[in-house]
Amino acid sequence: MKTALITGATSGIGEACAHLFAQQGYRMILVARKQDKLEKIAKHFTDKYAVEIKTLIADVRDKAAVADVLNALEEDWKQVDVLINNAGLSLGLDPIDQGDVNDWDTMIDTNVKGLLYVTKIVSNWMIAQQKGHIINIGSTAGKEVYPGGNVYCATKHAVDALNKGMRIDLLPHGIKVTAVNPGMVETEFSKTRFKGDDTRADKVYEGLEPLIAQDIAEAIWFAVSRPAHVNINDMIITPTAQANSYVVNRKQ
Ligand code: NDP
Ligand code: 8X3
Repeated sequence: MKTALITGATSGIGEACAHLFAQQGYRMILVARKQDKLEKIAKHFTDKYAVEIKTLIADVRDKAAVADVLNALEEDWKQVDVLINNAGLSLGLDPIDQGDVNDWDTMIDTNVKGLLYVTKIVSNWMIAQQKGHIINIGSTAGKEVYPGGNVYCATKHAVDALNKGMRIDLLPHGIKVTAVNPGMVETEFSKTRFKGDDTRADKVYEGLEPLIAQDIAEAIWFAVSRPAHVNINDMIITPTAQANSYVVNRKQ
């Protein structure tokens, strides 16, 4: 029985990954802050696919909380085959002089430091077993910068660098490291970015067919399901109507 640990499993890409990995018979450790939602999702997949699921309620920004919930797992559950570092968000789209410093803190603390806190612990478990696969969810925003993207783009560029660094450092231990960099995926992402302004959030996807979370989960599964000698280093996945972070073909 294989085990996957997915952060940010209450919505969007993380939830779609939980669905797909449950279908594939993985037992899972799901991490997020919203307890009710996480437990509902876990119960649904347990009932539907008869897989075991542990729910860990934690804010990945909280180093001590992350250590507490992960270290409290039974030893058997620490045999993690796949870690999906997915929890993340963007807040705002203002030029640098007008950005909200609290939003900057939240993005940096979640997208970069949270990812590191989880990886530090789980990579040690993987080293102990001399195998494992870490999937880092980056973004096209980690490849190019767009107007107002400043700090969010910086966090995803950091994920890009960390992905490369992890691959080098974990190489002697046989641990695979893959970056999956999505373009526009219709999830709660834009609602969060625009703080509940749904009209503005909907406009992001106007005039084009965006990706759905399942598209990204399937790409992740492709990487995870390769033979032992194959590592997919880096994937960039966009809607057909998107060339990169800032060139999009919208129908009028
Ligand atoms: P959603 O907003 O739908 O999901 C975000 C998930 O992250 C939620 O489950 C949320 O759970 C969790 N999360 C956020 N902050 C924290 C935290 N501090 N601690 C624990 N969990 C947290 O967005 P997406 O599914 O779109 O985003 C997932 C990842 O994909 C992010 O890293 C995002 O940057 C990246 N991405 C998204 C793209 C898009 O267009 N949608 C494109 C490129 C990359 P909860 O609130 O319960 O904690
Ligand atoms: C999310 C995609 O284009 O909003 O990372 O930055 S974008």
